[in-house]
Amino acid sequence: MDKPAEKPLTKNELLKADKPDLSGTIRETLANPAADRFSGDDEQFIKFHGIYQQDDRDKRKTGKVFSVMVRTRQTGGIVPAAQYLVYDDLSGRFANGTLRITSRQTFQFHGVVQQGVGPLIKSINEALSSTLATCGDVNRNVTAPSNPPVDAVTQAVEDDAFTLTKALLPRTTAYHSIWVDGVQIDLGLGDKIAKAKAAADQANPYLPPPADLDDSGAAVDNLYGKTYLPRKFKTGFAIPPNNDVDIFTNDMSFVAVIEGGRLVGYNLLVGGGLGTSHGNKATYPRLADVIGFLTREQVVAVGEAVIKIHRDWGDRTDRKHARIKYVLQEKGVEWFRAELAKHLGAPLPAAKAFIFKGQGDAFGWTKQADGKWFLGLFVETGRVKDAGDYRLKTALRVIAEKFAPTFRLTATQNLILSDVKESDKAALEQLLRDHGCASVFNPGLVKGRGMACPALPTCGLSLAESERVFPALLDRLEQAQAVAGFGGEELVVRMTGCPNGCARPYSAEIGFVGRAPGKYNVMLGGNREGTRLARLYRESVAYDEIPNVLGGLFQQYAKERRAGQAFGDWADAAPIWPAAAPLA
Ligand code: SRM
Ligand code: SF4
Repeated sequence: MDKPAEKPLTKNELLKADKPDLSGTIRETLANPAADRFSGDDEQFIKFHGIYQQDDRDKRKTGKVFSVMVRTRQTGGIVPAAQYLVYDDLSGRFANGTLRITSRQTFQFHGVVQQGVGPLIKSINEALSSTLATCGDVNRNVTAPSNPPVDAVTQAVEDDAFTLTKALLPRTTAYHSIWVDGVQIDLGLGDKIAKAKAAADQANPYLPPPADLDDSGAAVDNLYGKTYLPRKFKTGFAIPPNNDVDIFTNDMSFVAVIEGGRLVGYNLLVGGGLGTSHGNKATYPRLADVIGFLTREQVVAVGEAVIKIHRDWGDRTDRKHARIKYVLQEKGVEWFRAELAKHLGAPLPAAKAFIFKGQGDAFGWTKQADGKWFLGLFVETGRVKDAGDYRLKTALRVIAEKFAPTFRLTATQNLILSDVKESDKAALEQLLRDHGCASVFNPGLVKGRGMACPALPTCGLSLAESERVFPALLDRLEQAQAVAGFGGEELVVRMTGCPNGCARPYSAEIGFVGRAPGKYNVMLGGNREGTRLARLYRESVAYDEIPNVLGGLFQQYAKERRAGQAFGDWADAAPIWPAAAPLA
């Protein structure tokens, strides 16, 4: 089979080839006190450093107000309390005062002022995290089950997720020379940083391995080469039967196989991805294929091999067609298995049977195997903030200072506080109540499962509102649900401001995808297990009309459903569909 044809390479490919260390002119811009933004080619290079150039879209009418978004790396969503305290401090000094939990278990700082980017990223690194490769054509944050490990098996999965994270980091040294060695500002965070280091009791887990050397002794990156991947790449780990990380939507994933109480290895899944473009039929959401079984010892070799297949076979002539899902779709699973076998020296054995029974986070208190407790908290649209009487951000700061729990960001944009002593439970809970946060304990099975992407005003690609209108929409859907007679029952509802799919609306029971200001495509028929895609039910529905459109369906569902049948399963099978229901 031929490699992608001789169409011209995209501009991004030429940029990477020209500056394989990804430095662009970032140093020069940082050194220029008059610069209010990164511009030109640097807008692409900074993504590899975890930064997006943005402007406040609410203010465009009166002129552009520039800032950047910065994304951290937190494998499995793990954030030690001392590291959280550094983030809390930085978000107030340099960003918009909030921290945003993302759908891939990281934190985003929004509204970061130009002069704050350097000190912010340096401090994140000093607090033993990183922003390297959290965006760009590389492997992004590695997701993993967010519940704290309860036994040796779950601990082993967490360990493997960290090992693979490190192995798949790009070897460029420019990142550290620009942001860590190159930034000379002392923020007076010495004590906080020292605590973060002491608490972690280890080196930064996100330090890339040393560069490889070619025959002449020059530094090279044998994994990514000079031009990295054709497009972004996402990796996840899951432990069945809980699909809390929406594993089939990743480019590559590892599904734990447990036999006799032991982690014997993983099933490999490749080729998931959700991004689409309205009106471009060549783009579509896709769930991953099951490729085969591997042992724990093979995780890094297999991960690197899959990355190399994307590197060598992904389409570098069209960024809309460059994800590995298109390689899988067009060349087929058998081709992929054979290609993987070439890299590994032998084919992977057949995958073992597995089943997912649900997704979503557990709210409230749960006892850990070691006798300590974890607390699942609902964070509306993932936004950690203070707003009026609701002072979640302050409460979490006090909790981190007083009780030092491990913070665990979930892939549904919620938060788990783990390793809490029995004797601290009541005081910690009271602290949240005293800060007006009673709503975090029991959001119910609609709000607690819901997700919305940031969209306006920060996202440059959004076509419609999402995060800012989602809570009110969910209130109205909950009312419609109650009127139909199934109030309080689980519903997985997700919304995005454009078809890129950042809050994964295509794998929800109900998804809303922004088309234009105030207009959404309504997607239905995904399932709670995250193993089936939703389909387009109605196009361009006005925001205010959505409760009416769904209210009628809710009534029909309540009458027709079989015992225990979920809304998404009913919708998928019911005769409600327009004649041809495409995927997006
Ligand atoms: Fe995303 C681009 C936010 C998860 C598919 N995503 C963006 C940008 C950076 C907009 C941009 O390129 O200018 C958004 C920044 C908005 C802002 O103001 O913060 C953005 N994506 C997010 C987050 C924060 C959404 C959230 O609600 O939490 C998530 C950050 C994850 C992280 O921590 O790494 C986020 N993005 C996703 C997911 C879900 C996932 O990975 O589980 C997807 C769908 C899965 C997939 O990748 O296919 C996703 N984002 C995209 C795409 C479409 C990619 C494609 O294949 O076409 C874009 C646009 C692009 O890359 O050109 C995009
Ligand atoms: Fe922006 Fe679209 Fe992603 Fe929402 S789905 S954050 S609007 S790119």
